[in-house]
Amino acid sequence: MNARTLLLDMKEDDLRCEDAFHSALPGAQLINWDNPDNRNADLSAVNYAVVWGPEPGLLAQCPELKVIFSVGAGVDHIMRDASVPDLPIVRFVDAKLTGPMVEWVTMQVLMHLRQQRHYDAVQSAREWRELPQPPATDFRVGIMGFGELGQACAKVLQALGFQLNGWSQSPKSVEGVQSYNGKAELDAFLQSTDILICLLPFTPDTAGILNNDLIAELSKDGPFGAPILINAGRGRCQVETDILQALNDGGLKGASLDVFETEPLPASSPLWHQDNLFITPHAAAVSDMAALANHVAGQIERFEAGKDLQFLVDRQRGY
Ligand code: NDP
Ligand code: OXD
Repeated sequence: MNARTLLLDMKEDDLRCEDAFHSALPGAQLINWDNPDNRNADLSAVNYAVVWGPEPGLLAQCPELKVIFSVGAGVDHIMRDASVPDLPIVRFVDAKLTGPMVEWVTMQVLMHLRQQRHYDAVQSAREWRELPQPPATDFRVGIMGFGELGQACAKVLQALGFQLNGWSQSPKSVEGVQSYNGKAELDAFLQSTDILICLLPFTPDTAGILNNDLIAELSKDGPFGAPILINAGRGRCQVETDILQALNDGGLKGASLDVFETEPLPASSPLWHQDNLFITPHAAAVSDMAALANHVAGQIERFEAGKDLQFLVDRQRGY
């Protein structure tokens, strides 16, 4: 077995993430960059790095580095460092990440469908006040970013009876889902969407895509007469001032946001006060350390056996 030295830079407060890597890769040497005591460590032997948002220039200081692993499904936090060496970057794709995202998305869709904010309010006021309830089958859900996570969410929402549309770069063939792709089909996709779910990566093409113009294209013919926006992709895909305005002027009936332009969302943000908005703190699908360590170990074994790595990032596309 080759000597393995892993650099971990996961922005984890809990330094016990090392335990997960020791179990998955017994004998590997770990340099945990989140531990300030390691900041002068010798990086010359590092051959694998597992990183969230590495400090600019850190990976370029590892001359023996062979593969970069993202702690998450997204890689924008790695790509923002222009000095990242031109090496394979592997995303985190795992049932333990997909499952929680499906739960979060389904929960948000159902909270809007079943008008939960109304029932919270009437419960607080001790009022017995029922609303007319349209069925799931009357709603068209559009998933922007129809990849690993988007397609998994579609399966569950379809089983609940929603009509499904997916938007991606390349066409997809998923039973029962209307596929739209590329900029040319974006308007048609939006015009056929009552509940929009964004699971897009952040790239130069998706920056600020959830803005006034996009919201104005969404269908207003759905049962609620105004669309709903749900974003768990990346905060920098959204223009928060536009979303706030739409939540107030009826351009949107409601929204759910797990990700924000600035994280943590500043206490001064007016979004906190918005009744028709559900906020969660980038917690839709958090990487499970044991699952991540097993995924990294599995990919290292493939790599060292001369097999192709899986879940590779395309640097040109940026995701
Ligand atoms: P994938 O790479 O599997 O899917 C991304 C999808 O977005 C693909 O369908 C891709 O199209 C599409 N896409 C990308 N750019 C464009 C574009 N310019 N126009 C149209 N479609 C585009 O990623 P995952 O599903 O695994 O993850 C998606 C994102 O979810 C991550 O990048 C991350 O930002 C976010 N995330 C958030 C979490 C949270 O807790 N909030 C947790 C995990 C992930 P195509 O299929 O044609 O390539
Ligand atoms: C991810 C995330 O990209 O947690 O996995 O945001």
